[in-house]
Amino acid sequence: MKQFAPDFLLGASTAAHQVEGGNIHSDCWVMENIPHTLYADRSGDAVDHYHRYEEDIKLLAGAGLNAYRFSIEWARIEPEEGRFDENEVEHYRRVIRCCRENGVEPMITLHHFSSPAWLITKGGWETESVIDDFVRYCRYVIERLGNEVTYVCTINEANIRLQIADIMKRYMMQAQKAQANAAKAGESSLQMGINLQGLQKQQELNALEGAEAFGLADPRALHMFQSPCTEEGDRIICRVHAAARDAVKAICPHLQVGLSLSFHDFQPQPGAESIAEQEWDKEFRHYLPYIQDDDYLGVQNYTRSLIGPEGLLPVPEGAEVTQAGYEYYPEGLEHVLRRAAEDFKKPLYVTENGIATADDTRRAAFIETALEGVRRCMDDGLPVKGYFHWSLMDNFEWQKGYAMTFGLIAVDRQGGQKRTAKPSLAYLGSWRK
Ligand code: GCO
Repeated sequence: MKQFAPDFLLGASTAAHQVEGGNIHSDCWVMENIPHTLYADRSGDAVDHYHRYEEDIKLLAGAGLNAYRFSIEWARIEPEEGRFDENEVEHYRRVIRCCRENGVEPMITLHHFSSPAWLITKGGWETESVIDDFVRYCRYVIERLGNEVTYVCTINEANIRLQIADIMKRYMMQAQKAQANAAKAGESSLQMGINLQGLQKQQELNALEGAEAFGLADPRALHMFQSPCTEEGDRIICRVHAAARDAVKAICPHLQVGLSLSFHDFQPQPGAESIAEQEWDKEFRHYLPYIQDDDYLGVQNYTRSLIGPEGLLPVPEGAEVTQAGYEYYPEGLEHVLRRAAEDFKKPLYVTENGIATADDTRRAAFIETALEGVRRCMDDGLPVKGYFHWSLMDNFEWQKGYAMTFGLIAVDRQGGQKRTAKPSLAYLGSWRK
């Protein structure tokens, strides 16, 4: 193991809605609490990080880590349009200062998937007004906290809406094909008790109830950040980022500002090279004009994606698979870092990389392989300046709820939210001099 120098940011990431608890003014909270919710669990108290952040940051620092990436929740800062809650700003000031007191460098994410409910009622992430609304929120936060931090991530996974749109398209095509086959051969041919009509009905009710909950007449006007986007919606996110970055740097020029993107290690089979290139353009290159003035790029990777002549291929037969259904493939991180560095010539931070598993020895092995790849990139001169493992603690994995465990720290939510550091936390810390 070739340890990282003291100035390398080595730590872990979380997201407000996934760990804090009680995010009652957010769009996710609304969608978790409609009758036909698609969420497996309600976030509820999450892992109570809102009240226990000091204990969690001390565990991170005590393991030898020196950086913590967390998000500031817009729905807490501005619970109603135009009404800002100073008390919540002071809460996040306490979190930032707790990092500093424990020798930990904070990286604040200004948007990590969840949004204020009022924004969705206004038209959400497909409406131009979101640009001014988000900039106003960023200005409010940075005017008050900007001098206490150095690293700001405007938007987590700015490309996820496009990726969701692609997944939904693939899913609908597969469902229609399955439905056609079932209709031909009768549902019993599916070898399991599945009611295709029921699945469709559930999704229709979910959309109708969601629209009603946000006061929208038409379910097609429900544009959360975690909804599939149009091309215009994707362009709006790019403009949101650029406007927020410029506003933030105008207030505090010292800040290092960027966004993070979800990167897939696309591996084309013979004949699929052009499809993989198209995917890479969609996932990364088309964002380049909007991030050239950024100070860094946040790189997030979890596995690889095999591409055949017909598109995405399933996980190879017999491959090790994680709780999230991803192939166990830590080598992907080095590959995406090298590809991103071909087009983006400024510092790179791994803002998320991790594994959902109940076997912590596999998490330590995953970290070892991933960090060996990061080291090779740095030894070859790539400007990789930090690695934030996803995640500091087991948390609310969005619609999958609490079933998946990504954390370096276990949390007993039924046992008083008790924290137990897993061996992988100390192992990650051992990579620092
Ligand atoms: C994401 C989000 C995280 C997820 C993590 C595991 O990239 O989807 O940043 O909120 O929990 O990636 O899926």
